[in-house]
Amino acid sequence: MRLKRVIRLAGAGLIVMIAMAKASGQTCDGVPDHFFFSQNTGQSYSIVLDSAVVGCGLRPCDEVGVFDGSLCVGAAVYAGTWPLAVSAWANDTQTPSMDGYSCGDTMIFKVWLKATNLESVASVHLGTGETGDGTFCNGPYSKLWLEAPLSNCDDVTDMRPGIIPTGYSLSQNYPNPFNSGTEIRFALPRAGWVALVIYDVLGQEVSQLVLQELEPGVKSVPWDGRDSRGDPLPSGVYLCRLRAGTFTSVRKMILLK
Ligand SMILES: [Ca+2]
Repeated sequence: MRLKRVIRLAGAGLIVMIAMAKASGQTCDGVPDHFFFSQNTGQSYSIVLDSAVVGCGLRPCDEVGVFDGSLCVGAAVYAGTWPLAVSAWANDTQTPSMDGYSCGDTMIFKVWLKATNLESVASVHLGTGETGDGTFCNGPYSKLWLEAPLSNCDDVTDMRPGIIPTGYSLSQNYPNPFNSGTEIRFALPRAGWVALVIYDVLGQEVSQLVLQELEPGVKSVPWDGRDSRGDPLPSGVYLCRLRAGTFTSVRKMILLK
């Protein structure tokens, strides 16, 4: 991608990112476990990520990798807050191997979800208000956000295996009001595409809990009160909407901090 405006970063170079994530009971030391890269040249391209729209949202210890073709040239661990800085490292021309990006190449981003060990290439979008250069080179940086076609909404549990409900239903979440987490149950009489989406009172979508094909059954999904970016939401009323086939139902949920 070619972007229109380039920003010079004073004293350009490395933005050091040391992450210690404690949210969601997960801890990680900020060193990527999944994406591996070398940083032996000292030349880096700095990228600031505003957010990533990924299923139920990135969670602490999930990772973002930056690639030149198939070569990983940088990565960062999401610590639970945005923005996230990633440095992409240039090839060391003194060594024969291609161990970093080549100036002028286009960046590719991948997102990795630790909980499900799923990885996907992400679409790259410009950050709001500021733009950068979508190609690798020393000096300028990019401000971007990512969108990955991953579902980390893998938490759907079949409550009564073997039992097929006679009709669709969405139960009241429990507990409600809730503080750190709640559970949402729904019944599906037949297999099909299911969307279970959380909205705020203004009707803005805040998180997609389920967006997938499901078998019939009585299902349960947890929600931790976070938005699609993985950020904790403020206290308030939220709406949970189930859509399955032609069935639609909405429940009101109260998040109390
Ligand atoms: Ca080299």
